[in-house]
Amino acid sequence: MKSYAAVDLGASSGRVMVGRVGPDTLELTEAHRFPNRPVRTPEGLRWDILSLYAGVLDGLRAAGQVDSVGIDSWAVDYGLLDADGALLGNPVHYRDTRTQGVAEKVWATVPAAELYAATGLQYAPFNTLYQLVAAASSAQLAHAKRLLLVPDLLTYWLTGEAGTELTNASTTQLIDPRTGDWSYDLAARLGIDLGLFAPLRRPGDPAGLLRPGVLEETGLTGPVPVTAVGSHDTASAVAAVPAVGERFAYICTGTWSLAGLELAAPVLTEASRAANFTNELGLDGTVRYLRNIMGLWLLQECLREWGNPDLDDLLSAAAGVPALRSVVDAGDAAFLAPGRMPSRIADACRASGQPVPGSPAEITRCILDSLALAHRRAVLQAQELADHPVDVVHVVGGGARNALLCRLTADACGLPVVAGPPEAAALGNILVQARAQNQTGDRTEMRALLSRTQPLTRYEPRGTTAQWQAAESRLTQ
Ligand code: ADP
Ligand code: LRH
Repeated sequence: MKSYAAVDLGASSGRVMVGRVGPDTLELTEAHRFPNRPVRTPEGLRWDILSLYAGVLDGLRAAGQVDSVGIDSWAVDYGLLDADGALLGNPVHYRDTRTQGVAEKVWATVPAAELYAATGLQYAPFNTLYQLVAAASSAQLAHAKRLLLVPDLLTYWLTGEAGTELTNASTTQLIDPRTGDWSYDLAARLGIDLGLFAPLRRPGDPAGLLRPGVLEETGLTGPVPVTAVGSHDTASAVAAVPAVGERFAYICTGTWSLAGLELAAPVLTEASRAANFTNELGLDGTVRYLRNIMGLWLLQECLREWGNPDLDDLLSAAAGVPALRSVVDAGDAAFLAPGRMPSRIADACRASGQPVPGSPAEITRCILDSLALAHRRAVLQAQELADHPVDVVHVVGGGARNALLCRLTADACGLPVVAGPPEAAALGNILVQARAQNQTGDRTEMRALLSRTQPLTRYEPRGTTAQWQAAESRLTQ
């Protein structure tokens, strides 16, 4: 048996999980969970990176002695280091408004179709490429000698070694998904200095040893290696989808819903670009072909506005609200920014001539119906665009704990949903560390271990999908 610490930073919370792995064992325990609270400063929305780092150290202390540590987090965001290796300011949050209107400027130099052909990345205003163009004339970027994506920054603080892990690098929109290397030509045309990035490393590569200062603070005894994992949380989550065979779709549900397929090669067609599917990189050269859907962010923001009522009570009340009375487009980037979420949802229903949900239960039902509908759209379109049919939808991440959402997703897709594990990102993180220590084999073997050891819930689809089709046409009208 070996033990691994997975640091998994989501947009809503960070956690340090301990995984115990043996030939037929995969046990997960939570050592420490801490809130991730972005801060609105006079300059804009920022991640509180020091409090996250403190959470990581507290978590490692609580985890106790482990055989290795791995870090994953949300994608696209980064910290800049000066010539002394010191952090220049707090990393900018991807929901910050600095990228508004930037894409149009970029497309004037590199048309959107060319960008897609080169990188396979969906348009999202927060892709690192747009963030770097937005920051082009900032004093901070002028002084920067190094750019580290968030998990790489924390790894650097733990070990003193700088690298750029590939699965997360693939979300920058500066990587060619066919080669797994930088898009040198694209970066040159946009004046982006790729020299800022540290050398690429891949999941399973060594990422240094915990520094003596870290050992002292956490009470661990060295040497403790840090292993590069799928440092994009979604890459780690997809690695832990407990699928058997290849005919599966997945939905990683947390703050976001990331819905799609695991493929052997990217889909770079014009139809795929028009449908805004992304080709991010996964383990072992795989492609995560998926769409970003606003996810439980819609509910998180409403809960915040309502003073955080009990979630179980709210979900029971929402289950009693009639289905599909009103739906919103849960893929719409209009819901990206924080604030006033209940009224923004009500406004969207009013504008599309649907009944306006009023009570928290009605708004919650509207959100869950809308998410299930967006899940359906993504699962159907991904199969068609990639010519890759599926028989089952795996729901992993925090939303796998939401039985109503899983049931609605099964109904909407007309396919069985297998829900779990809810801490997929941490498990994928741990399994890659275990693989680096030769405890597991390939992806199929990792998935087989997951499906043998993790509690999963199956939801069979009920009825026909006619009412979902009708809701879809209401939305497109
Ligand atoms: P992230 O990693 O993006 O921060 P998570 O994967 O931790 O997100 O998922 C968080 C979401 O999971 C919450 O916003 C909540 O909607 C949902 N969730 C967590 N626990 C439960 C639960 N017990 N019942 C229903 N939903 C839950
Ligand atoms: C989910 C996630 C997602 C990205 C978003 C920025 O946590 O990593 O895959 O698109 O955050």
